[in-house]
Amino acid sequence: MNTHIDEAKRILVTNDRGGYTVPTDRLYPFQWNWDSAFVAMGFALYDTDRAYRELERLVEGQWADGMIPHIVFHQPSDTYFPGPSVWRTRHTIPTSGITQPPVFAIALRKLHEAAGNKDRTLPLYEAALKWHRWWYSARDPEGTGLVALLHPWESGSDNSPAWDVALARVPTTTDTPVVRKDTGHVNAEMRPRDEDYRRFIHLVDIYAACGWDPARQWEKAPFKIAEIQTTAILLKAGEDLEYLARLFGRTEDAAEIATLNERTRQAILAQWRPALSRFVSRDLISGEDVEAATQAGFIPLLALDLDRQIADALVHEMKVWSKGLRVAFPTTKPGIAGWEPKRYWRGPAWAIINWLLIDGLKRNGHTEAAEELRKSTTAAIETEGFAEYFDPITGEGCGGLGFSWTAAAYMWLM
Ligand code: 2M8
Repeated sequence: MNTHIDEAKRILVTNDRGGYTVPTDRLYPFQWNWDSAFVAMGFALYDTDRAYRELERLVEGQWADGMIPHIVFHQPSDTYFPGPSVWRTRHTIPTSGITQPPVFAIALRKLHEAAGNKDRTLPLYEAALKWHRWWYSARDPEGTGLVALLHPWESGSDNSPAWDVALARVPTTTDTPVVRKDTGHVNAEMRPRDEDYRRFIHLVDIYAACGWDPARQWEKAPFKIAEIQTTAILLKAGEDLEYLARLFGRTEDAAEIATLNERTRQAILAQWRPALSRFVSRDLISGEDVEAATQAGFIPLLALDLDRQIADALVHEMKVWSKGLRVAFPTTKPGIAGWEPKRYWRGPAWAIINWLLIDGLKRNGHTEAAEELRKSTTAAIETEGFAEYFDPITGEGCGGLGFSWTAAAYMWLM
């Protein structure tokens, strides 16, 4: 009997707030979008009813235009900033006004395969399709095939070096007092800087002034990145949605989704940069490639059957980054300017990113590299516990503890 699996299940019980799971107590006291999708995949392994509940509760926050927000504030809490009064979204159930990577449909397919409950899958499929359409209309109005993020929080990789150049253009002035709570829960050295927070809130102020209307935001956004990690996740979600559409005899939906998928497939391939051995995002304000060396450049493995040459180059580069580390995979290339092995998304290894990479490596036939990364991830958790993330140099568990998505990832990877 693996006692770590028992511990992982206990964490999900502790973090349950009534059919949804908070990422961890106090630091994140609400329902987060992609966290819940990962958690639902964890539940799908042993409690499909609870897995459906997780996704159903997230969808309670869906907007009329299809967006599923990045936070649903089901009940009040004063341990997190920014709360509903900063977001000013006026949604019936309070929510934030931005979104997060669309892992939802990936989780839904896995859950349906485990449970086969069409009555419960169908309404969630409808919600996922509505959100899928929102991504393409609100975040790719010109039909390029790549979707754009208007806020670093939408990437899930909040303070990644990938945003440094674009975020530097966003003023640090805000109309809203920035009263951080996160640094009261965990060491400030492990968190984004105050300056980042002022810019994050400056963006929230701008979009709130647009009444959260997607077209007005698109026009006013000072931060607009056609992002490779989110687009790759969207393509994988699109594949899984297309699969469900066919399964349920929704042939028109399936054809619509297939067309979007194909456009996105080609758009991602056009972002391959052989000289970097990575895919890159594009800054839509400057028109330039985002060349910062982060994990995002490898995530297309998840959604594409790549040519041997490209897949081999990616895997080779991943090995270069991982050399000598106690825990792979670093979210920033070790040693470059901007690399900080303990500071959140600026270097640490995250179990959920590894999960996506492992699936991508397997898909592209690199089973040995996948197995190595799987072992590195589960060993880190067994040694340090279910931390939010890990210092790749020392292996130390960092950030919040008793973390839901680390628990889900462990169960999935065992
Ligand atoms: C972190 O992001 C939130 C904002 O959404 C924060 O720092 O306040 C990120 O790690 C994000 O990817 C994650 O979904 C969230 C909850 O775990 O925390």
